[in-house]
Amino acid sequence: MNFTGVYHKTSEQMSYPKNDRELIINIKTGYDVKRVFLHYGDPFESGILGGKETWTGKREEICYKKRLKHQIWWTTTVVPAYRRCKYYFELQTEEEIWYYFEDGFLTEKQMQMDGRMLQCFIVPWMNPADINRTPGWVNETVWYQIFPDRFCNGTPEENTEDIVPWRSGEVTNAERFGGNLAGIRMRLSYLKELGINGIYLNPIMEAESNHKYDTTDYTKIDSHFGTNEEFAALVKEAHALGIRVMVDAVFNHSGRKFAPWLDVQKNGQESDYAEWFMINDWTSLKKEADTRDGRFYSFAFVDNMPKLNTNNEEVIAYFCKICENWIKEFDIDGIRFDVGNEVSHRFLKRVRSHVRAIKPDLYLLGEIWHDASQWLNGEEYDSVMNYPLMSGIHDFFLDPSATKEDFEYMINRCYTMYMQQNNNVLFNLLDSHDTERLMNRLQNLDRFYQQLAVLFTMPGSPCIYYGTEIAMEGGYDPDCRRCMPWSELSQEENQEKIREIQTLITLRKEESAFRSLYFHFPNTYREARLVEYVKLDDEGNQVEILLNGTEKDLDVKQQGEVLFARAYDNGKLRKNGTLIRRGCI
Ligand code: ARE
Repeated sequence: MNFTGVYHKTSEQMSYPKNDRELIINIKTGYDVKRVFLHYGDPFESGILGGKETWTGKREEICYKKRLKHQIWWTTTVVPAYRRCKYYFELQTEEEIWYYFEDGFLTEKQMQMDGRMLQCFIVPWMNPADINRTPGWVNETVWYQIFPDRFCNGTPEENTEDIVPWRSGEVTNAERFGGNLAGIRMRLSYLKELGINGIYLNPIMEAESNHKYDTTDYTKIDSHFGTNEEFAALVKEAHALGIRVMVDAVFNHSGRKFAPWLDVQKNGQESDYAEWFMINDWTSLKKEADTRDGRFYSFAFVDNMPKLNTNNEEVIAYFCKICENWIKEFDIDGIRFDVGNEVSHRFLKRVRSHVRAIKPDLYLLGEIWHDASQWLNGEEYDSVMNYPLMSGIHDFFLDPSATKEDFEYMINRCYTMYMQQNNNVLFNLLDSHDTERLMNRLQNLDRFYQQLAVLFTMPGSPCIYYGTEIAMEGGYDPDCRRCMPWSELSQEENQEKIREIQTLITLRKEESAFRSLYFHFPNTYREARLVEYVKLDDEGNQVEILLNGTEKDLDVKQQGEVLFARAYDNGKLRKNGTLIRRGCI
């Protein structure tokens, strides 16, 4: 047996309670392992107290597995009778059987040795307070991301001189186009019609730049966008339409006009806020240059974004209060934490317990681009922006040498990193204000919809970036932040695209198999780049997704009810074609 391929631990996503009853147990092995059995029982039932241990547990085969690139991920769910569990694994290859315990591997003979003390894996107690719980509504949400300055100007008649006229095409980060909350309110009925039921708003608190990631005042809506009263009204109107609202929180750093930073610059080490930032050299704070010299820490060396000291108790208390006010004043439904991997764990734990006590189903989303398991144990974020999924999907279509197995490994990797509770509310996206737009990547409308088909059928909740409904183009920041071309929306080609997105959104909301956590890759077709996967809901309803990643037309079986199709007719899935159909396996 390939011993180095075998891995299990009794924490994180390898072994955890999914809810008050069910315990999920996962194990990784090499491909040489053909069958896995779990032996499990209660730690005390087997007479461990004051005497010789006799095993009274059950032996059950683990039948579900996901293929990763070099390993197999086996997964099972058990319901421990008394909320606690001890277990070990039996691993079978073609030639041998090994028993896997916390302290290593035993042969059958060693197992039977009289008097051997077995070091089982132990889940001592599934404490309800420690169970990772995520808000149920998120999985039913289809998000729409809005970059406020570029979405809609609702009050063009009030434009001041510094506002540039709305236009299509390229933009710069220095320009301000006057998009505002009035504009978003005006377009709520449009968004409702599109079918989305969640809005993720880029920052709207007072700041100097047009992107507002350099906050000046965390208590005040930026006057370029509107007033606090207007934002409260926007959320209320959105709620009346069944649309939830998530705001962007920039707590890793402030802007250079944030009052405590100004005070530090004025009073130096004597400032009451001296400990609020991460300052190394007090003599050169006013210098205007990037921070590679290390005089203080900032976001990505940007000197107008000094890093807040989220280890400091006063800073923690201050931002707990800020979040509390946002909930009470605006009734927001979610918070996206900017640079979510650089704020302290201590800060996040405190913020979470503070806000969840006020609004128990508030969604806490971290902006983290890499494996984020250390933030997703139930004490900090509910989920993260699923950038690994974005790049994985993109790379498959970009790279003609990638096979459907590569696609399968990539998807399986994304959904074995975290607990099911987190997977269920992952924030799935294909582009954002930080990336080039989806349409720019492969410059092909059929491929664009193939990727959206994956997005809308993955566990978690899909988010489309404003303009995706008309396949808007744009390169990297700032080009991905162009103005929404409202005057072009009525053109027939845009209306067609809008109808296409509406179909996907409706399916996502109506078909529980689209939203479910369960999927597998049945491998019906031999073609190396014909991706096929099946989603299943709790009742066993199925949908099949087929994506032609080749440069030729392919014959596919004609069965099931077609729910969504592009470049498909009568059993022929054309180059870059997509087919989603119901109940056919
Ligand atoms: C501006 C210019 C840039 C210029 C930069 C530096 O637009 O062209 O390079 O200044 O001078 C905000 C604005 C940006 C602005 C930036 C700095 O939106 O327009 O850039 O402030 O003023 C990493 C971080 C992640 C971060 C991304 C951008 O981990 O947190 O980089 N994203 C958030 C927001 C941004 C925002 C900020 C942070 C700052 O979403 O919009 O920028 O508040 C990998 C890594 C990631 C990395 C990612 C992208 O995959 O794993 O860690 O993300 O690449 O680089």
